[in-house]
Amino acid sequence: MTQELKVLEGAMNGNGLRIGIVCARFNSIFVEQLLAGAKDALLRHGVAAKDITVAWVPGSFETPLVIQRMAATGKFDALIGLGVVIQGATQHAQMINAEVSKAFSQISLAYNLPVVYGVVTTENIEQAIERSGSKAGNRGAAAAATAIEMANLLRQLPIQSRK
Ligand code: INI
Repeated sequence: MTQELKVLEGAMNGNGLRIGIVCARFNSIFVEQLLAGAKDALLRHGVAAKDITVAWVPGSFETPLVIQRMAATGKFDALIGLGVVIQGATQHAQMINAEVSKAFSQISLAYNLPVVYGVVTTENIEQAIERSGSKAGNRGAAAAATAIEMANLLRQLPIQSRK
């Protein structure tokens, strides 16, 4: 006897979704491309332009605070952080990556909101080019798709006391 399972999956339909994007200006030549990819993906999946809010911060390290403030407004269905961290001679890049990824995860869990990690971490400029709209796709567009899917999945799991 076959039994039907309840399977939940977020639709790729951006209708009515309110999305916040926080962009790091450091390495902005690449981040602009990530933002262009994200905007294009959101609009093509039906998110209205008026429902997309973009904030710019100096570097990836500053993205979590603004993501957190956006989350606290209660006015977004998903948030995306975009940045490009290129490894240098020091440990600076690793430190930024570790802090930012941990912070995104903490904000996401604290606010019950998708916070999508669209920070590209690369060893060199060539890899950054590849991930911001060429050989390896556009990580901004991929982050936008994740935001839409997760926002729609969570709409099927409203927060309520146990019934
Ligand atoms: N910020 C980035 O977004 N990418 C980098 O590659 C980077 N590196 O390598 O230094 C970077 N540094 C700046 C950092 O995010 C902060 O803006 C700065 O430390 C001030 O807090």
